[in-house]
Amino acid sequence: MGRPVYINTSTLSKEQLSQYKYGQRKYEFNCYASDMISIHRTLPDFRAPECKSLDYGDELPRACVIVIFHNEAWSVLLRTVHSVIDRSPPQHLKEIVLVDDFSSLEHLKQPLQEYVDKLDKVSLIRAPVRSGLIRARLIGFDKCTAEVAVFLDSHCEATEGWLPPLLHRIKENYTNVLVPIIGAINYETFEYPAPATTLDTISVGGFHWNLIFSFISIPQRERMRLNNARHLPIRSATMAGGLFAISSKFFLELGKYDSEFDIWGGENLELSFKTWMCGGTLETIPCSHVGHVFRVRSPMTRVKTAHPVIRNMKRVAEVWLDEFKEYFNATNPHDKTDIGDISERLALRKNLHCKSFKWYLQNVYPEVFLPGKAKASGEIRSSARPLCIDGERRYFTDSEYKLKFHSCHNQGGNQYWIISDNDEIRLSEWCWDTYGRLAISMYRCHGGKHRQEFLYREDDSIYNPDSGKCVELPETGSVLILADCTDTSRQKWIINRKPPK
Ligand code: UD2
Ligand code: MN
Repeated sequence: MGRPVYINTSTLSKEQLSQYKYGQRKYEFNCYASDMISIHRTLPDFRAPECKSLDYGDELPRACVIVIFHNEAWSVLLRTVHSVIDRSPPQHLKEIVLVDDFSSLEHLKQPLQEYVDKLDKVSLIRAPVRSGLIRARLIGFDKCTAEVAVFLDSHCEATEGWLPPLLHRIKENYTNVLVPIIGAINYETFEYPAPATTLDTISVGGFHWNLIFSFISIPQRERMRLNNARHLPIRSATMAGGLFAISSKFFLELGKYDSEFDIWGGENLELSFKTWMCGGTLETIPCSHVGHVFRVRSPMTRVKTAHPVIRNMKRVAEVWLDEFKEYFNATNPHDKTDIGDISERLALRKNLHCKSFKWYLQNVYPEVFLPGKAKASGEIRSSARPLCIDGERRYFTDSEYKLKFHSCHNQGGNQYWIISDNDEIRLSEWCWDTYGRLAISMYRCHGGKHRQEFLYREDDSIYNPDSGKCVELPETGSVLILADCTDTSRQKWIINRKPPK
C-alpha cells in the first residue's frame, strides 16, 4: 500500500550492507528497499472524490506507453512496467515499448529480454549507442502504432485510473498535451505519500530564465477560472518532461523533439513552448496520478556534464525565445558552446505559423519574473574576501537553493543574482529571505517585501528594512548572516548596478 520501508543498516550483515551500499551508489536511491517490495504492490487511491465518479466511456483512443532507461534497477523498472499493465484498462493499452539506452548492467541484458518475452504487449528495443533520453524516446515513439504516445521515466508507478482521463482529453481535442499529477516516491523508503489534490497544493510547471523547469503553485487567475473544481484540467505553462501523454499525430506535427538534443535536459521546455505557441494546450490532469522517484543527485552525473545540457538549452533559446533569449544568455554570459545547425528547427516554427514568445509570456505565463526592470544584476562579490554569494541548487527540499560562499567564477549560473525593481534578491523564482532571523536563506519569491526586501545602498551595504539589519559575511562559518549595520568591509558588497540587457 505504498508504505515506507525503513532499513536499519546496523542490523544488516556485511554482505547485505555491501549490497545496500552498491544500490545507493549505482542508482542514487535505496534499491535495497525497493527490492524488498513487490513489483506488483498496491497503492492507495488518493484521487479526489470528484474524480472517482467520472465516466470516460469506452470509446477512447489507445495508448502506447514508452519507457526509456539507462542502467535502471530491476525492481524499479519492472514495477513501472507492471503498474502500467495492472492499472490500465486493457482495451485502452495497445502496447508498452521499452527502450534500453545502451545500458551496461547485466540484469538488463538477457534476463530482461527473457522476462519481457513472457509479457503480453511489451517489447524491448536496444539503442545501438548511448542516445540520451531524447533520442531514446524518439526510437520508442517510432515503434508505436497507437493513436496516443504516453512517456514515462523508468522509475514510475501508475496508480488506479491514471490513463482514461489523459486519453479522454486527447479524444476531445488532439492538440491537448497532458501531464498527470506526479507523486513523489521517496528515494530512501519508496513510500508513496499522498500527492497534492487541492488547488492550493497542486503544482504546475514554470521555468527559470536559465531554462530549468520549476514547479510553481497554480496561478491565481487559473484558480479563478477553475472555480475550485478539483477534477478539471489545469492549464500549465510547462511540463517537467518525464511523464506526459500526447497524440501521436500532434507530436509528429510539432516535429517531435529536436533530435540534436543530447543526453538530458531542454526537451521538456521545447515541447512545452511549442505546444502552446503552435496551437496546442498543455494541461495538468488532477484526476491522473503517477508516482516518480525524485532523486537528490543524478546517478548519471558523469555524462550529465554541463555541456550537453547547456547546448540543448541554447538551442531551445535560439529557436523559441525570440528577443527574450537575452535573459537566458545573461544567465550564462561567457558560454561559448557551439549549438550546431538550427535552421531545420527554425523552418519548422515558421511552417507551423507558431505565435511569438511574447504572446506565450503574456497569455500563458504572465506571472513569470521579467528581469528587464531589475535594479542590479550579476555576481554579488564581497569587499572583505575574494568570495561571491552562490545559490547551490538542491532538489526537493524546502528550499530549492542553499546560500553559500564560493570563489567568484564569472560564469553566471548560481552566482547570477538579480535585484528586482521590488528590491528582492533573486535567483529566478527564489528570493533571499530573513525567515531564519539571523541567517539568510532562500524561499519562493512572494512579492510582499518584508523579509524579502533588501536595499542595495549607495554605501554598498545590503539593508533589510524589516529587521533593520545588514547582510554580513561572517568571520567564520558558511551562512550569510544579518547583523547590526556597521562600517565593516564584511558588510560591503559589489554588484553591477544595471539590469540585464
Ligand atoms: C526530468 C524528467 C525527465 C526529463 C528531464 C529533462 C520528470 C519526472 N523527469 O528529470 O524525464 O524530462 O527532466 O531532460 O519529469 N535516460 C536515458 N538515457 C540517458 C539519460 C537518461 O535513457 O542518457 C533515462 C533515465 O533512465 C530515465 C529518463 O531518461 O528513465 C529520465 O532521466 P532522469 O530520471 O535522470 O531525469 P529526471 O527525472 O531527473
Ligand atoms: Mn526521472
